[in-house]
Amino acid sequence: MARYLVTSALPYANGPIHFGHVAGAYLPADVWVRHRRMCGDDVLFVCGTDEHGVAITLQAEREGVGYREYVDRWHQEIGCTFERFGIRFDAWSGTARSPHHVEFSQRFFRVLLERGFVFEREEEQWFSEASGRFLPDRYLQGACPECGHPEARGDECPKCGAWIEARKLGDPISLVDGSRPVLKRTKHWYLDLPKLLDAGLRDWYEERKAAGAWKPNVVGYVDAMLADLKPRPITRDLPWGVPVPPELPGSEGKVLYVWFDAPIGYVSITEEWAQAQGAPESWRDWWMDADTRLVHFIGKDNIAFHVVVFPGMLLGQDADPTWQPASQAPIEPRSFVLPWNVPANEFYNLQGRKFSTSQGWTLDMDRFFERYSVDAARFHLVLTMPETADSEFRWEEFQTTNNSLLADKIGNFASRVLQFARKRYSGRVPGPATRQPLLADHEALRDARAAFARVGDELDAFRFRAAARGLVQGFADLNRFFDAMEPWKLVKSEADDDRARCAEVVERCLAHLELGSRRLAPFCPDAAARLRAMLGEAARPEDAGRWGGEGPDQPPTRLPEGAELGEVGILFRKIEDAEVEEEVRLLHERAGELRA
Ligand code: B3M
Ligand code: ZN
Repeated sequence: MARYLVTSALPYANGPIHFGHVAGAYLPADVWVRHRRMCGDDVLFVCGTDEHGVAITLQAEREGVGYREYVDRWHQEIGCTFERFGIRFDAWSGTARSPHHVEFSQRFFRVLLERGFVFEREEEQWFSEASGRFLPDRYLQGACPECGHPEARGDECPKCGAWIEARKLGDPISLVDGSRPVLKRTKHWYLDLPKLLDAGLRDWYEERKAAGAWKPNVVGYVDAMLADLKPRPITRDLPWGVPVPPELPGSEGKVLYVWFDAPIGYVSITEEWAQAQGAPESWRDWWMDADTRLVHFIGKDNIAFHVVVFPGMLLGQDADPTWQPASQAPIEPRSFVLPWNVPANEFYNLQGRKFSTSQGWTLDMDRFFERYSVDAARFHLVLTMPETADSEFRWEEFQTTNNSLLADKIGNFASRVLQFARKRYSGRVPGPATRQPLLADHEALRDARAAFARVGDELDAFRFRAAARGLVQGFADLNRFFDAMEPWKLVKSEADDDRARCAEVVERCLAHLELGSRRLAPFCPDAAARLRAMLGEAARPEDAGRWGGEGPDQPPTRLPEGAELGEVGILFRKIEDAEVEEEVRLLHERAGELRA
């Protein structure tokens, strides 16, 4: 048994979560957590909304809404979306709502400053005399110093993608008041990443790399980044965020950069959860126990922060006495764990284009979940997850997954076996007609168990698509067994042996169906629960959350003879061609209307 602290990237409280986000950072984490729990591991799954930063202040100001009210609304809305997808965090909060987030963030900052990992620097920054404030990157628009594009933002150019130093922007205007800003000197604090690199960050990264932890997309990105690592500014001039520790001269009006405080949210949200459990100090067991395996699920645009910046911040706290619980004063100060893995995904698109809520190129959640099942959505997203390259949702492929895989392979096996048992054995598990089993373990059953075992192995290695394929393969093998045995012929045979054999075939099918329901559970928790209800007494409730060790050489144990099966229902409804055509038409129509 191991202990896993699993996080999903904190979504900005600045807009809806769409299928692309879900496929990238939330669903894989949820599936993985469910699997680890079934394997008996101790898991804490943490998430919350990222509620600071310029994107949020800008948008709230545009809408004329207070910052707090603005992030509250999105926090609520995003939480509902996760619920719809069956994504269940143990701890769910936000960086502007977790009670000790400010304290924790400032503590991280102070320790880094004291140890020389944060330094201050005076620099010139754009200042609006009209509003009497400094303007952070995104509040500025001007000409791109690289390509000359006149509508570049202060941080990047939408045309050529250049990463821009705001000071170099040509002819800038302030997006808040339309004025022409002037350059003025001010102080900011920088995180000394090169220094953290030498203080242990590089050793840790290389060690995990040698252990084969990092996915190729992570290694490619981080190797390049480490080759040219620079200090990064971690403070901003904004009226909303975690204030720079107020005892520092020049801190007025300045907050910590959102990417500094956001990952600390993982820690402060864990602490909030620990409080709610009535064991306030227990957050340390998750963050400071050397045996904890910390896993961050993220999208590729967050790699730098989770594999370099945040680990650096954690490492910089090493055994600092201010992190000790006051109540247990003179114990050995502990250190934070560093990530055990960061399974970053690429991007997930929609029918050949990027998801875009503002352009209507998205899936309407209300409409989707009124018509299609969460299980089908989850399974399809896992099967097409952007694991090693960008991938996309296509309505036609969703239909194929639902109809040909879920309904025809999984649903079909369940229904034919359960219907057969209902009709021929009055809905009970048939018993062995003779003392000796007549049926040697069949190769199709061995294949099915091997495929099911692969599901777990692939999940262990964060290969979600292969895991989902293993599940389907297992059910395909079970269908093959049923077909090869032809129980519908055996049951009508005059020979006693044939009928005894039929009973065994059905019992083996039911036992393997029960195994299949457990393999299905991390992907399609609702369908798995319904399947277990259909199995009735053939699926013991105490086994529902147990992965079990059935493999090619370990057949499931014999089911109790006479156990009563439940009502047979439909696991997966088929999706008609006309439905898919209508969805694609609607998508284009909505996007077209918004463009017009
Ligand atoms: N909010 C960016 C994003 O949603 C950011 C992640 C924070 S994780 C600490 O992509
Ligand atoms: Zn440009």
